[in-house]
Amino acid sequence: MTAQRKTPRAKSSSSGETRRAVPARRRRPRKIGITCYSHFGGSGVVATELGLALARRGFEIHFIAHRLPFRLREFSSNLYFHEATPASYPVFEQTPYNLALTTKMVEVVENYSLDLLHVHYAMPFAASAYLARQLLLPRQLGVVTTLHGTDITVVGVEPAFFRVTKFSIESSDRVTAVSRYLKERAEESFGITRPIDVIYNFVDPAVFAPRKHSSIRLAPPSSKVIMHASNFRPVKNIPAVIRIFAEVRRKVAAKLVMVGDGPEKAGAEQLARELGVDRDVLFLGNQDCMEELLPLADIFLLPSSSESFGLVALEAMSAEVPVVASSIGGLPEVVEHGMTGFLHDPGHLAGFVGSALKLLTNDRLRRTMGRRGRRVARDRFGADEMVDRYIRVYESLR
Ligand code: GMT
Repeated sequence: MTAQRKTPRAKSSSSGETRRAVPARRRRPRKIGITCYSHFGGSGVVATELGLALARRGFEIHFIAHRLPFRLREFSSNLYFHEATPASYPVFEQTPYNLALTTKMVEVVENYSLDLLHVHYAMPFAASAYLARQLLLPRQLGVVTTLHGTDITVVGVEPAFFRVTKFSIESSDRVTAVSRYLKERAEESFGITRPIDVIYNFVDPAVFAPRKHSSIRLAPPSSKVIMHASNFRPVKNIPAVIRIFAEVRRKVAAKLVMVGDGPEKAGAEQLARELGVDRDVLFLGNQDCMEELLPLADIFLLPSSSESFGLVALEAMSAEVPVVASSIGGLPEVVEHGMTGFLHDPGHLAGFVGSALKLLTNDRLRRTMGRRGRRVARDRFGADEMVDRYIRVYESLR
């Protein structure tokens, strides 16, 4: 902890002898503030699922965010939501959300006697938590930062943010990263030497599971279903998804189901029209029932140019759907090439097409890989173990 500690006073024993006082230990952290992005995206999902799991284990959880995280669909009496809303004012060219968030953090820590803040995504949440802690001195407040992805690989290394991102990471009490790849990128790009723990993202196999019966019909029974889900940002390589599908569809009757929304969506719709496949592509937009959609896919496609983990690939595996993804970033730590799916260089579209065709034309291979994926999701990325590991991180701050 970098917060100031009270100096322990010497105590007198019953024999009159003065003993050196043992520094007062802080209580086990039980009250935790969690800050994350609430819109669709993996970091918000991980933060929400972690908060829900902790609440089920008896922790008091306070989400402090711009709005209710989209996966926060379960009620728990020890789970609270605090909205950090910046006031608008004509002088502001940009609303200073970080400051409103910091103020809300301070208020919630004081009103509910929180032990620590756990922020998901360094930018700008770790900086807000640092400032909140300074404002609260001499109260002790732990700060745990989880690095998720482009906070390290893209936006955090921008000259406009580099120094503050590095400082915020270095001044957190504990730092975790969602893959080995991301930990190494943080160390290399920011010259960070402090320990960073890898705690993988996790999935609940009871929620993301194969479904024998579904009322949802995405394609006629004679067509295969290829699925992609993301926030449609440039790193997701959306045009590649459409191009791969157009090639696959020449050989196999198939529908492409695109879930999500973002800046690349309009271009993707246009490209689908240009390639003459638009009638076979369903753009569903944002959906918050991925556990119902993913099991309907025959394969899941993720040709990203940058991906620190790829939570949705893990969710697909858990639902017994083989993944065809890029061989970059943290994806090889999640998807095993030739075992639970196939991995290719994001620029090698022919590789993606070949693997997709291999899976779509061989039911046995597809089922075998799907089942193996579910086993891996359950055994290596189970929620219980990862939640235990986060709790150990919290307890190390005492
Ligand atoms: O980093 C981002 O751009 C957004 C973030 C998100 O909120 O979805 O995604 C990152 O965190 C996810 C959860 O840990 C990971 O599964 C994603 O791989 C990662 N995205 C990237 O690295 C591009």
